[in-house]
Amino acid sequence: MKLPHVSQEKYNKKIEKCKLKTRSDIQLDQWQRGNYHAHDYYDFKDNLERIDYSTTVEEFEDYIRNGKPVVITGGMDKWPAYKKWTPTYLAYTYRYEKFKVGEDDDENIVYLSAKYFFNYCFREGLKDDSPLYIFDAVDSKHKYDPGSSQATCHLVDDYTVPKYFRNDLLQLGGSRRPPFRWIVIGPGRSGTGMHVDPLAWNALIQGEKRWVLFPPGTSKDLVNPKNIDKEPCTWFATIYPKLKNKIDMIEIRQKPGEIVFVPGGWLHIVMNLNFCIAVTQNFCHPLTFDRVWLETRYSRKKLAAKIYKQLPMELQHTVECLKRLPAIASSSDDSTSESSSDSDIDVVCQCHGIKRRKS
Ligand SMILES: O=C(O)CCC(=O)C(=O)O
Ligand SMILES: [Fe+2]
Repeated sequence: MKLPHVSQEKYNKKIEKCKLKTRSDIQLDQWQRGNYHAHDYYDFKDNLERIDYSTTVEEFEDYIRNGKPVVITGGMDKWPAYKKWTPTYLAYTYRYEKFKVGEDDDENIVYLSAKYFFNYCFREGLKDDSPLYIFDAVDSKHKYDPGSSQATCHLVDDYTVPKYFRNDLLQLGGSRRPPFRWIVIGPGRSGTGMHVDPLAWNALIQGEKRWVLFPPGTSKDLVNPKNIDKEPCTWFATIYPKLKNKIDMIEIRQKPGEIVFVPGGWLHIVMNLNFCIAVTQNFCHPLTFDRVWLETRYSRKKLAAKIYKQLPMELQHTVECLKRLPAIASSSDDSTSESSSDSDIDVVCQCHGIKRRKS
């Protein structure tokens, strides 16, 4: 595979800096301490239904209404990204563009340019226990164009939102809408710790992802015990075997071209089995409006006001009814809100920006 050339010295400096910032708790010589790359992560059975993209939008509403996860096949065949987004293409096209690979201890974003990141993925990233992972908003990436430094290339032009997810009330928020679509790229064992999303879909362009989802109401403390290293690779190697066959869980081995639909309230953990490129997006379908509204009206008042003005009559009526209820964000409920009492910040609330776990 062809990747942009980097000088070894500069490469080492950049990668060390990113590692020290994103994981100040791990010594540089300890990034492969657990030898997790030698663990067999393929010993599991996928148990989730597949539906084809010929499924109609109306038929799919049953999954949204009932909060039922499902995998969609055949929905990405025509995406330019599906053929175009190889490591070589992305590494050269975005070689100077900086992508988010994590946060430091003060929650400052840590960036790494594509030319170093892709080299990392196929060097020490192949063996690091929990490798650096790009999880960044897709909207504003600039293409490298020797003729014009102004040229831009929007990654979002390379894919289309699957038909099931286009009815999205958060669009009414216009420029007030917080980041809601991300590109995710990383080597085997990179991934995302246990969290819930409002409603999300995840489309895999390259590689294979391993997912475990727990139904709403599952105790987070049970499936994600406190004070244990909760990196996905550690979780799958140590906690998963204890839960297997003892507790209801959905397991997925997502293949390229498959789109996972994740309804609100399902705790889930995701690990890349090998080098993966994916896009993930959140949305608010009218059928799930109540839940998102209860949180948004408090956490993002201006966004909520803007959306409210444009809502169809029947949803404005729903809002009037909801006003009589306490906000989810202020309840002592589980992990579904950023302001939840659960403070070990492995909460991803994609409506309100993403936080990756650091400890
Ligand atoms: O691919 C990942 O690492 C994140 C997956 C996820 O949690 C999602 O798309 O909702
Ligand atoms: Fe998620």
